[in-house]
Amino acid sequence: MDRPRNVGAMLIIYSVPVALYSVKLRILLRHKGIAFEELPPPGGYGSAEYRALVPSGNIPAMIHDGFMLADSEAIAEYLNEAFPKVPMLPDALKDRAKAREFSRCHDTRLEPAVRAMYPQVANETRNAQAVTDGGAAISKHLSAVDLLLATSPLDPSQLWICDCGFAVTFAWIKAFETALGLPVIWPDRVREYDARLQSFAVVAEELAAYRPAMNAYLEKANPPQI
Ligand SMILES: N[C@@H](CCC(=O)N[C@@H](CS)C(=O)NCC(=O)O)C(=O)O
Repeated sequence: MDRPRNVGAMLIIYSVPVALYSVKLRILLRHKGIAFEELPPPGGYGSAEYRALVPSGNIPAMIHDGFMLADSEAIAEYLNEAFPKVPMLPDALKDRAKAREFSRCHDTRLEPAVRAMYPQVANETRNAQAVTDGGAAISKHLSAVDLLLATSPLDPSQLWICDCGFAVTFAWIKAFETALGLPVIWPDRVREYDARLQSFAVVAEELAAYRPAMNAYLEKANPPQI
């Protein structure tokens, strides 16, 4: 299935091809079947023109019928309420709170530890100790994810907002294992969770569509050709 697209749609997502948090949002948009148009930030990433529209300068940002919102989690929760047909937060108060706790575990801890590896991608300037330390930090966060999964009340047959970020961040961790030799310990339950996420067609399709952007970013990880 192609990504839902509708030129002239009233929902615009500003993004750049490699942006991880845009993948998180596009999984949600696919799952809900919401038509949208993805555009590069007007004036370019980091430009004054973009900041005039999106004061944080953050990517992704959304404009829905003239309403601007930034930060993927705020956008995801807004879209979940604006397009309620396919709910992606549980009904029960405490389950919903646990889903949000799990989202924050991704956005504020696991993903920042993975992001810290981006400066190590370039082969020429890679620091072996930083890669070792980064692998240990990511493994520590994966063991916290393991504990959260062990007591999670969320129905595993459904795709929730909190799952979308993990799906793409796990793809980056695996890519860094191969490209940088990142040493990561995956708890069994986290591996099973990753496999379960990829069994959702919308997740597998979005990750497949994103793969060329990941590969382009990872080109500099290879030693120079002699
Ligand atoms: N917590 C944010 C993180 C998004 C993020 O860090 N985006 C990066 C690009 S991938 C960005 O916009 N950085 C520039 C900035 O924050 O000024 C979210 O969920 O949207």
